[in-house]
Amino acid sequence: MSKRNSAETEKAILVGVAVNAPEKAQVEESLEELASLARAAGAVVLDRLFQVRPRLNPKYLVGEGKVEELVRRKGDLGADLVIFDRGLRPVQQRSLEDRLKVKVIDRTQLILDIFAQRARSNEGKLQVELAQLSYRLPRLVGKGKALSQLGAGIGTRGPGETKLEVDRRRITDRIAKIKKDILKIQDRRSRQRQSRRKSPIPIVSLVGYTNAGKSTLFNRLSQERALVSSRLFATLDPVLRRVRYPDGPSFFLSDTVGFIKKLPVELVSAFQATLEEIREADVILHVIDAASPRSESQEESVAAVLEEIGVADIPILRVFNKIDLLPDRSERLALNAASGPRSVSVSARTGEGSADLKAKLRALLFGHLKIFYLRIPKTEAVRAESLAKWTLVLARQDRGDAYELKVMTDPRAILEYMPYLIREEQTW
Ligand SMILES: Nc1nc2c(ncn2[C@@H]2O[C@H](COP(=O)(O)OP(=O)(O)O)[C@@H](O)[C@H]2O)c(=O)[nH]1
Ligand SMILES: [Mg+2]
Repeated sequence: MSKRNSAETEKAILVGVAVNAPEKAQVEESLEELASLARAAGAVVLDRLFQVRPRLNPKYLVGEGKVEELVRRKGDLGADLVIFDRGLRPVQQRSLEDRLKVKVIDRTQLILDIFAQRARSNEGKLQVELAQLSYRLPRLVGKGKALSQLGAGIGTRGPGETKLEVDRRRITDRIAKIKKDILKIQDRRSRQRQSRRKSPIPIVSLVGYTNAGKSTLFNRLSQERALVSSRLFATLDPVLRRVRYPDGPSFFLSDTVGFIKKLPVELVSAFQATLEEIREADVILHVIDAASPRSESQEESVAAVLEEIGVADIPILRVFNKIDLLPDRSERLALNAASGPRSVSVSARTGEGSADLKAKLRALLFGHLKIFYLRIPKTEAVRAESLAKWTLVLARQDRGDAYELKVMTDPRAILEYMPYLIREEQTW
């Protein structure tokens, strides 16, 4: 599902199942989240079905009638993917695929796919692979049988079983190897405390629950609307883009993997490892769905996880989103104006509040930076080179026996260059 190319966009139908009536509201909310997840994986959602049953059907999870409805909807809409909001047993997945003749996956598989797309660190990638293999292992039996049925005929069963054994062994070995590698990485990390010199162009990470509006805000801030061509659209990086202020300074904006309300337990480690890219951020934008009745508890659990992954030293700007849905919007804005530089109310959909957001973000990113003019003799050209690696060089001129540089950086970071200082100014 990683292909973003429009020709290959998968067209999905979502299916939710509740065991009794009072659960219905939860199922709808859960389907809303599933829709966001499906979009994050690059699919478009054509329809959502759900069913309330006193008992789950062991064969299809849903009832026979619902399966027929699904077959019809799939045909009418031209869907090529069906996503179940509940975990499917291997046998259910197989029976459903037999009937529907399209790929059928469950919530866990969908989330794994998103993690696989987003994992960037070594540990993140390994944790995701580990979760994928653990998911696949018990499913090998089903696949093996299905394959030998497809290749029906004398002698197909034996080789099928043998291959299954080999596959199972290979996966088990790989799992053991990955676990060892992860321990090594964690050990190394705990020994060398972070002394990372941050990149001269700061990174801003969007965090928050799935459905809070991170991607909508990501698109708004990176002004996707300015790019009308859908072909251009497709080539934009879906999770990392450069955003510029009109007068020059810029940052990288990163749309990280979202928090998930119904995160299957077996995915917790993979989720946390994927989140660790947040450590690279210079500022965190914590996006909160202000229209959700659960916005406070969600905000708290995000804050707790951020603390856990050790980003206490990174400034956080709280972004209350979806204020267009609030009846007392003006109150919200007034409240926000009083709440200081670390929170802001916006509507990612309408653009309201986005100027305020950009101004507060700018203060956090660049407020402590100054511009320095330095003159470094050519005999010390190496020092000029290394300076360029971790400060933003705005201009550089060759003055014969020396380079003159105009750089923007944190005053503390430039102490060792004081002998070369010509002058400094505060501009942001
Ligand atoms: N009314 C309203 N809806 C929004 C706003 N921002 C996002 N949404 C909607 O909320 C849903 C989830 O948004 P999305 O950006 O995919 O959330 P993400 O999962 O955090 O990336 C989508 O249906 C958006 O159209 C907003 O400011 N106002
Ligand atoms: Mg998103």
